[in-house]
Amino acid sequence: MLRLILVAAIVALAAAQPMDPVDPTQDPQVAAQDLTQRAKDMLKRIDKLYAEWNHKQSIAGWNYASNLTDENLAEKLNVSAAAARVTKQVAQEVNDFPWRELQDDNLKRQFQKLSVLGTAALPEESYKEFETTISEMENIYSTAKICDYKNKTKCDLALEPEITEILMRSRDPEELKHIWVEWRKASGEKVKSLYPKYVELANTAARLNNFSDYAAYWMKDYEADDFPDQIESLWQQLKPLYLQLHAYVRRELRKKYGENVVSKNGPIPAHLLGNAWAQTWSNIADFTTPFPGKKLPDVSAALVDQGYNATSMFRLAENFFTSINLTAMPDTFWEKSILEKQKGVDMICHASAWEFYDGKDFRIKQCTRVNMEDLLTAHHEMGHIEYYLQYKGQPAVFKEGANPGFHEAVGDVISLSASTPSHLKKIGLLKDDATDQEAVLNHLYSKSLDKIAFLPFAYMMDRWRWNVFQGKVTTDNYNCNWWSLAEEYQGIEPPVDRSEDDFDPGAKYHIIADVEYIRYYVSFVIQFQFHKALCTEAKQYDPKNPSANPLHQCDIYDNKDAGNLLKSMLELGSSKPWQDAMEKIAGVRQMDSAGLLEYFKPLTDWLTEENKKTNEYIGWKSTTKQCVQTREELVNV
Ligand code: X95
Ligand code: ZN
Repeated sequence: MLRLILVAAIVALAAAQPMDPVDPTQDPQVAAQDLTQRAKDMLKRIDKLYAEWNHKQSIAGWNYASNLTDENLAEKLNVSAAAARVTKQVAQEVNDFPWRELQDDNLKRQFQKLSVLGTAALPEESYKEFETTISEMENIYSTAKICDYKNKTKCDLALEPEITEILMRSRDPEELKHIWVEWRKASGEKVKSLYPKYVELANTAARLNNFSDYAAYWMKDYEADDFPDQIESLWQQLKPLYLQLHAYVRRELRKKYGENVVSKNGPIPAHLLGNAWAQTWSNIADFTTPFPGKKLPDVSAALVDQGYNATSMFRLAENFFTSINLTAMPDTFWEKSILEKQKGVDMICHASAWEFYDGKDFRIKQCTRVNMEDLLTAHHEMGHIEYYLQYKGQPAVFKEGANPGFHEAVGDVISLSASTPSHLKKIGLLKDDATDQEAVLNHLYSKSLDKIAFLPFAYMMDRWRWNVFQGKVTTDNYNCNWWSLAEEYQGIEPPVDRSEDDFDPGAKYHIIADVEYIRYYVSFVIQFQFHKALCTEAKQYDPKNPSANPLHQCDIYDNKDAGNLLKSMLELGSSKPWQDAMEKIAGVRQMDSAGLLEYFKPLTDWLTEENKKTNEYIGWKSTTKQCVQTREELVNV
């Protein structure tokens, strides 16, 4: 009887795979080796196909992003449709192969990743509609123009550079309000009608991949069932520091703009924070810093005075990477990158780093201006290129970050060293690198306006999109849910009442470009874990004696040991779960807020003390600002 069942099982197995019939007389060991060999041959062929089609998609994507013409869009859509067909074939072949029986973890992980089709799972017409909808939203966003506040006839202001620079520099609340409202009218409101279709198609694709919705599909890359809980628990650890910073900044803004503009215990009006989305507040450091007498590191003026341009800013970033034994940009990088806005060309100015899956061609597209913000962005984008360069020996399917947050952290870790007063002095961009208490607090304060203020923004960006993809928020309250989350997490409010006739999420690039955002929240936590690990390796920091060399003064410039440790993690790509990559660099297997909290400890103490002294209200009372169904309702309100 048993033999009969065994034979039946083997026959069934043979039938299951149209490959050459399994030889039942083979002993299992040989059968296993045979399967492994067949798997390797198959992966070799698929890897070549993957690299070829990813290359084609990168070229077509790059051509469209750098010149938004109809023909470039058509070519991009044709190439991605053809690539989707190939992805479907590959997934079919993979699923017909018994890869789950393989012993080798690396081979199995490659097959597992290849078995997930992604949005290519959509029927051809739907896939084309999905890609077209996103490209149209990107086009609207990237070509949007508004009229100036003072000169109403000047109506050619784009997000980069004009709108960004006004929000960076203006201290006139009425001008800031005008720019804030007009940008949303020209971007978000114009894509409102397209968004529901994008959401519907994204969810359809997710379900075709056996995920409950697109949020779950995005979260697969973090390989942790309790990922949302991990994010929330990190926020509970970080929120107290944010509340102290928020209370202090609100007081300083109230001092500047008066109590009619900034209340004592309500949310902060979003247009006063120096950034179109209130995501980072470092552009208002100058008039809110704890010790205004102390020279604030205003590197932007030094960059202009010293004649920096886009290329020399990127050369400065490259020099840091090569100083720690990472790789210089290949020659093609300097030939093919677009580092400045191209005159008379409609292009996507939102900075990005591109790989072309041929081991040679890597590019950045950035509409660079000569200022500190864009110098940090240059380091951020070059961090992506360094990751591409370090994992270029991996099979195409592993040419990714250990998780998306890792990819966002590389450049920012380097910036933590490069933006220390001592390093800025070393490269001549700062005269005074005093390390007295007041100078340290000014430096930490300026960094906290980028790194702490950003956390609730990054969290609410995908809390909103998770709500949308999970159906918890429907199209008739997209905007009001956005503003209730913005108030709940960021403690900010719109400068004018909003309605469902507006679509403020669509005023932020990643929302309309189908780019997940919780990666930046992850990055802002783990980049401090990486920084602490690299500083320890460089003997610039002693975990047993942390106060000897404070974390915020560490600069790993020129240290090969630190660079080699970073490299040993980067070269893994996504060939191992991110917990292994984290263990490699930091010796732990989870995300941990300790590094970030330690870095800012002196500031946290000072802010808490200062807010007590001025009896500041910590937190915010819910706002009177309205969010209603239609704009005419507001007129009557
Ligand atoms: C990035 O992550 C993104 C591009 C296809 C896929 C196309 C992914 C994401 C992308 C595009 O590199 N002036 N751009 C705008 C600078 C934009 C740089 O989104 C980005 C970057 O705008 O929310 C320095 C500067 C350190 C910015 C995290 C978030 N950047 C953003 C951010 C930074 C950041 C920030 N760290
Ligand atoms: Zn990035």
